[in-house]
Amino acid sequence: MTITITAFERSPDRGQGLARDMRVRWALEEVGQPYDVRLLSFAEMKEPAHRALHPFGQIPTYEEGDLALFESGAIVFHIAGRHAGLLPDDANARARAITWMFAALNTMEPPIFDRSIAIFVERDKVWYEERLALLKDRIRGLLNALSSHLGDAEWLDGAFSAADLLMVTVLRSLNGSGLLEEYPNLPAYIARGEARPAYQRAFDDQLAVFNAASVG
Ligand code: GTB
Repeated sequence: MTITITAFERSPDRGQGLARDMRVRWALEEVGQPYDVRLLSFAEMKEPAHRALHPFGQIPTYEEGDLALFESGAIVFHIAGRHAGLLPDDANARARAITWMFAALNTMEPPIFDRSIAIFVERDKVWYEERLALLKDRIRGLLNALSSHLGDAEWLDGAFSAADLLMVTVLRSLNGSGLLEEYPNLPAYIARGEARPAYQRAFDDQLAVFNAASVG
């Protein structure tokens, strides 16, 4: 059955792979599932046809036969449940990997995303510098804990899993912030994720969309 996902027609990240279709592309590449991509403008995302798939009018979505999903974490979890390679078979190891999936999205991502929003849309506020400093402190606390957990390990809990896929995509939003470099095992962890052939195929595909939109 054909899988179709949605992505930005012209991503504001200029092809850096920070939009959340990247997680879904990467997961599909890891499990070797071909997929089609429907590109959407910001206006198209808010139209009824897309809202029928995504109540909040965002990307990414995932369609497979009569199944339609939204939320990148739920989509990655669905892919990991349907195909081998993204979650361990052992029940306890699988539960731990799922725990780390939630940790990436529920614990790490909120202040990291808030920092991005602050930089993009709150720069002109009188309280901007104070808010940014508070967010950075919160992020440092989380990075410190993550770095301690990871130690010298390659991945969060044994073999590479959907948890690492989500965690790496969350951490990449801090590129250029200087925060990651305070914990040297974290840039190395991100680099291991980015070195995976599946990551590279996903990255190249979403970059090609941006490049095509730029010449078009
Ligand atoms: N919780 C949802 C999920 O994980 O799927 C959040 C989905 C979401 O935020 N989608 C964004 C969107 O559709 C794109 S990814 N925005 C359009 C809108 O809301 O109208 C978030 C994103 C956007 C841009 C950058 N960037 O430029 O770096 C990074 C991440």
